[in-house]
This record gives sequence, structure tokens and C-alpha cells, in this order.
Amino acid sequence: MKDSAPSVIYLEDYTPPAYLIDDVHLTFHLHPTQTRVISRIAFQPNPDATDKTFYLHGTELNLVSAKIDGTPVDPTLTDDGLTCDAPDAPFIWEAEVTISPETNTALEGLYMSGGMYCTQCEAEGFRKITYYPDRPDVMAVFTVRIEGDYPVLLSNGNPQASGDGWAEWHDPWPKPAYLFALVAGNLVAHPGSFTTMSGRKVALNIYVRPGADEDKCAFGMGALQRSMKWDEDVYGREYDLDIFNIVAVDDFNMGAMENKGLNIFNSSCVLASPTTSTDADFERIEAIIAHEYFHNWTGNRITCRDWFQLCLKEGLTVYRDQQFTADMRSAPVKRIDDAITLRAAQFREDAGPLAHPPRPSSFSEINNFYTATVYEKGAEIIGMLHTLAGDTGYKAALDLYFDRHDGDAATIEDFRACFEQAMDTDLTQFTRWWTDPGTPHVTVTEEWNDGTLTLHLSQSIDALGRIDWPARVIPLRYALIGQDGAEMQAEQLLILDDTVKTVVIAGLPARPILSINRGFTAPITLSQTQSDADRALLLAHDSDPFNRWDAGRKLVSDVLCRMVMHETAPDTRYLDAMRVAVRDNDLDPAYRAFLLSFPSQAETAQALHMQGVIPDPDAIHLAHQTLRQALAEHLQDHLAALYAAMTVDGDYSPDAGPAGKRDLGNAVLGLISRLDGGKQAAQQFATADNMTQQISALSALLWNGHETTQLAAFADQWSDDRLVMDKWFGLQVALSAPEDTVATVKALAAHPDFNEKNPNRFRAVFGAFARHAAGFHRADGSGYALLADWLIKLDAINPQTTARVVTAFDSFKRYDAGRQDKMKAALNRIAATPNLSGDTREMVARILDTA
Ligand code: B3K
Ligand code: ZN
Repeated sequence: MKDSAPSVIYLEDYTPPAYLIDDVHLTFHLHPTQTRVISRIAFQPNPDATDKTFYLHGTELNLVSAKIDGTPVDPTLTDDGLTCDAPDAPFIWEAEVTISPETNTALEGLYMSGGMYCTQCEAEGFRKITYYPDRPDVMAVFTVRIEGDYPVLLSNGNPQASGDGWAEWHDPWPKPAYLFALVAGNLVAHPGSFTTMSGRKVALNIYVRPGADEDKCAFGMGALQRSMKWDEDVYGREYDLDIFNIVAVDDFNMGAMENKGLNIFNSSCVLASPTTSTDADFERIEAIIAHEYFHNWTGNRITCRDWFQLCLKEGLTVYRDQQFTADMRSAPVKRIDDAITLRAAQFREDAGPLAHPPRPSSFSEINNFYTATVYEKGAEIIGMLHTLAGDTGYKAALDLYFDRHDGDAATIEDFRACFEQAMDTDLTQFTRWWTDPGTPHVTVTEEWNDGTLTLHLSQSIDALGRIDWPARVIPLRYALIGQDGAEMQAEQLLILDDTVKTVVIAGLPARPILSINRGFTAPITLSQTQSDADRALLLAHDSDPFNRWDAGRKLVSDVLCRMVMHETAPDTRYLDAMRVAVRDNDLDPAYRAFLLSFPSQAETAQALHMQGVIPDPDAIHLAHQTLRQALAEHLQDHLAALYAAMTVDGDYSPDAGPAGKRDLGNAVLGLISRLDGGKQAAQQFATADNMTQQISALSALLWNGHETTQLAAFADQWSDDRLVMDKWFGLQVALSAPEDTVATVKALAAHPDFNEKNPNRFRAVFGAFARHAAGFHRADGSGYALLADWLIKLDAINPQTTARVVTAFDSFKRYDAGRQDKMKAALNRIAATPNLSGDTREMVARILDTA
């Protein structure tokens, strides 16, 4: 409620800024605890403003002096900023503040990591650097001077001048403060270059600390060059500065940040080498580099008017990076991968207390809205627009968006208007995808009558059938498959834009099988009256690779649910189908590896919950183990040959082809290890010459309890490599037996190399713990108590990471009364912590529904 929660900000309360800025000059005198920041800002009144108050954001700053047009002023300071009498005419604001980067463990604003200075300003970190209108609709040209005794001094834009112990940078592109960045330290550059489509040569650099990291930059540089070329080829977007720098930082709250011309990356998201990175790491690194680069247009050149519009830049940029990966690798495999992520993370979010629309209408801490809903569902919305507009319409709409809004701080409505013009249609109804939470549920029933198939479709807001009104616009690609596996009717696009719809298809020679929501055209859940035999046929023959995989996914999910609910034996129809699919050499190995994978135990819990069953984490764990064992035994005769066929000879390459073979080979190794006492895995571990093979072998050993010597050998080999050691920490938690998980986490948190101040290490242990459903949800509540203890400790150090990990408790209502009480007790204990951060307080209140 608005009145009782004054810190809540509402979209409907948006007002334009009182003052706009022409340009900004910043001077930094770097010092670990006494950095002086001197600002000189040219303000002018905004003619569109309704509130004329001169207000500057500022947190944890020590104001030394302030002047307006050269005259000292005495502003009124609050915890969040300052106000001051200011002329209703252009004026110059000058201020000096001091800040303490060394003690900034929240990793927001200017902070230190491993002896270097770096920044993180999105969303509201700039206000920890100096007093400023820290909102995305105030865009300005920045000139920055850095003084400090470091070999490398970087900021946004182009280098302007430099000398001994100082450097000046000028960024000609107006930007909001959240895109500001500064880096200083003893760094070395891995250089590269790119010539743009109009022939301009751009210098590229990846900066790392001298030493081992220097050998881990080549792949990232190639990924950057591929991204720059792809954005020119596919979206016509050219880079716009003389230089593009990336810096790798060890202590970072998330993956990476798209600061203009100076991207800052979590080291784990840019550094790659065959011996230290897995195939999955290579793919993820390529995608993140692309994502941050693509923000240069979708985020930086066109930014967001306010933080409610976050999914305008994030959803669109995720969609673009998904397209890029699909083009670089396998499009069907990428689509399956994205659907797995969406279902696991976003559907879960939508089904619990943290559900929110992609464009929320209120928030108290915006950092808590960098969510799967804003990112991944935001991307799905763009994908649906692409489907509705077609390739030509999509291109026309995006061209219009770039032309019309270059240099703007835009809104979802601005973006929508470009599609409305390009498609010549009204998208008011479609807008609900952005403004409403929830995963729509579509039910399809079929009637077959003498050559005519009638489809009855209906939509509701959830599987309970509650009517969602006005109806969403749900694009569904579908085709009809014959009993022989061939398409009886080619693919069509059906648009379900009412609560119910009937589709009649006459003149069919025999009853077909419906393949609907092909390619996962819409992010919905689906109920279909489909027999296991029909699903098995689709699994064997559907011409749409996504639905072919999904038929298998539904089959395995149902088998697991039945095993949990009725303690049934593993279903032989599923096992037989796998025996056929896994040996089908026409199928991409990566695709076959996906077919062999199970939904996570958390997803099985969610599937049971959707059927009104209280999930029992131990029974789910047992069902997963039993089915895996049955699969190993059922495929036993073929495993050795399949494993051998997936051998990759020659030098390591992270490309999709060899990576897919390793993926399937290692899925098979996991099954073999259930039967051979770990012999094959031990051999692979001993001979592995790349991290994928080494860690997959270690995982197979851990899964099956044969690991001890290899775990120690791995730690010995990699003790100096913090990114590999993160894997070592995480793996032991993820693959522990549920009854040992709490003890494993406690032991690892007491390890001399555990450091809660490093978000990567904290997440390696506690993120893996939160994802280990059966280990975390111990009936005695020990898992909940342990996580709460550590979150209380971490909150005082790093609120952002605490608020993210606390979402582990978001599913508490679906569990039995005993577990619910223990989870609530843990949450209440966190909530009662003195001086709890606003970030964590908001999340706990939303989970407990006391917000
Ligand atoms: N825009 C940043 C995320 C910032 C998160 C702030 N808490 C990275 C990205 O999405 O590209
Ligand atoms: Zn992004």
C-alpha cells in the first residue's frame, strides 16, 4: 500500500527531471580510502518539468564543498541526496566529495577488487560516486580525468590525453550515469581490432591482471569481433567509438556490465582456455560478450526512460544474443536450452510469491528486478512479436525503432508503436504480456470425426482454469503429423487471442497427431489430451526439433511424477524410446544429450505442485536416481559403443560440433559410471586434456560415490586458479548425497579458500546448495537454518548477492507444513536482523507476502 510503504516507487508517479545536463566533467584523485571526486556539471532547467526542485542523488558520500556558478552553497543533505536553491536558468554546479573504495564491499559504485579500482553503476550506483541526478532519462556528455599512480587508467568513450599518473577520456555520446565506468590498476591488454562496415578501424582490448589470465583472452576477443560483425550484418548496427575496452574483474555481483565503450566483466564471463573452461563456459562467455556488446545500441544509444522499462533493453538484448548464438551454433539446440532456462527459472518465478510483470508497476529496490521475468520472459515477448510480424515486419519495426529513438530514453510504448506502424496493426491487447504477471495456460482438446479434426483451445491464467481477461495474444505454430511420422498438413500459425477458440480441419485421410506450440512460439504451459503412444511417435518423428525434444521431456516428467506419486516402476515405453533416440545418428549429438537429460528435481517438484500434490524432496530424489539407474541398465548394451563414437580427436575446439559430441559422450559416461564402478570415468579423468572432459569425469565419479582421490588431485592441480576452484567448490555441493549436503556445505564454508566477500565463491557454494533440492529441503530444517545464518552474515557485506540467494526460499508454500514452518522461521530470523539491507528486506517481505 502506497501510504504505509513510502520507499516504494510507482510507475504512475513518473515525472520528467527538473533539470537536464549539457555536459559533465569529473576528476578523480584515486586513493583507497579517500578518493576525491570533483564534479563540474552544466545544468539547465527542463521546460517539460512539473516539479522544479533541484535534487541530486547521493549515498554514503562525504561532501567537501559545493558551488553554483562559482559561489559556495550550503545544500540540505539527506541520507539519499541533497536539495539546494538553484537558478531557473542554466548554471554550473561544482562539488567535491570523498569516498572510500577499499571498504566498499557491496561492489556498487567505485570499489576495489584485487588491488584495482573499478565501478558498477547500474542501476543506482553512480550516486555512491558523486551527487548527481542518477536516473536514466538524464543523459549527458562526460569528460573524465583520472589521477592515480597506475599503469592503466580507463573510462568511457575515446582517450583524449594522458601523461605520467593521469589520463583524460571523452565520451561524445550522451549517456545516463548508470553507464559511467572507471577502471585503474596494474593491467595488461590483449589487443585486437575491428574494421566497421563503413571502414573505420576500432581498437579492441581485453584488460586482465598480468600473469596467467593473459592466456585466457583470445576466445573473448574473437567472440567480440564476431558480435560486432553479426550486429552489422543482421541489424545494420555499427560501432560508434574509436575504441572498445573490456576489463575482467574478480569481485563482481553479476555477469557483466555494458558501460559505454568500457564493458566490465566478471572474470568468469570473459576468461577462457581449453584446460580451465568447459564447453558450456565457452558458449556462455561468447553469449555474454555478445549481449554486452549488443547493448551498445539496445540500451546505450537508446536507453530506458525509467527503471520500470528495464525489459525494454534487457528483453530485446537477450533476444538478440539468443539469435546470435543460434546463428553461431545450432538453432534447435539453442531454442531447447533457452526453453529449459525459462521453464526452470521464469515459470518458477511466475508461479510463486515473487511473480511480477516484465514491466513492473512498482518497486522498492530496482536491483531486485534483474530477474528471469525481465530478462528471459522479456526476450520471449520480442520473439512473439517477431513471429507475429514475420521477418520483414520485424526488421522494419526495429529499423524504425533505431531511426526514431536514437539518443532517446524510451518506453515500452515507444517500442510498441514502432511495431504497430510496421505491422499496421493495434497491439493494445498484446501489451498485457509486458504489464501482467503469470504464465498463461492453454488447454487443447481434440475431436476426431470422419475426416475432420476439431481443436478446442482455451486459455487461462494458470492450470486451475481461472479466466484471464482480456485474453492474451498467443501465437502458436502447429502442424499435423501422420501415424507414419510424416507431416499431413504443413505448419501454420494459429493466433489464440480470445479465451476460447475452435479450429476445424476437414478432409483428413486419417486421424493425425497434433504438434502445437512448435519451436516454443509462446512462453505458456500446455495441457493436451495426448496418449503416451502419440508422444512416443512425436518423440520419434516430429519434424519440429523443439517439439520432438519436448515430447520426450513431457514423457520423462510424467514418468517421474508417477513414480513419486504411486511408487511405480520406471516406464519401459520411455526407456525404449530413449534406446531408439540415442542411437539415431541423424540426430545432432548435442540434441541427443538433451534427450537424455532430466528436468531438475525442483522442476519435478513444480510439476507435482501444479497437479495439486505436495512435493516430497526425498521421494523426488529417489525417483530421479531410480530412473537414471533404470536408463543406464536399459541402454547398457549400447553405452560403450556410443561413448567410443563420441570421441573427439585432434586439438580442442569449443565449436558446436565437437562440443556436442563431448556432451553426449559425457551424458553416456554418467550412465556407464552407474554400472562399472567408475572405471571409465577414472580413465577419462586421468587422460583428459581439457576441462570439459576432466570435470565431466569428476562429476560422474562424484555422482556415483567413487571420487575421493580425483577430488584431491583436482584441487592440487588447480589450487592457483580461482575460477576452476569455484567449480571444485560448487561440484561437491551439487553432487553430494542429500543426507550429506549440509555437512558438505559447512565444511566447504570453513575451507581456507572460501571467501564470502567474493560473490563467485559464495555463489559456488551457497547457490549450488540452494539448487540442491533434496539437500536444501532436509525435513529437519538444517538446510534452511544454515542458509539463513550465512545470508544474515553476507547481508552486512553484500546486500545484492544476499537478496538474490534468498530467493531459494520462494517456493516455501508448496511444501508440507513442517518444512513451511521451518522455512518461515528462517525467513523471519533474516527479517529480524538489525540493520538488514533494503534489498534483502524487500525480498523477504515479498516471499512472506508481508510487503
Ligand atoms: N545491465 C547489466 C546488469 C546490471 C545489474 C544491476 N544490478 C548487465 C546486463 O544485463 O547486460
Ligand atoms: Zn543486459
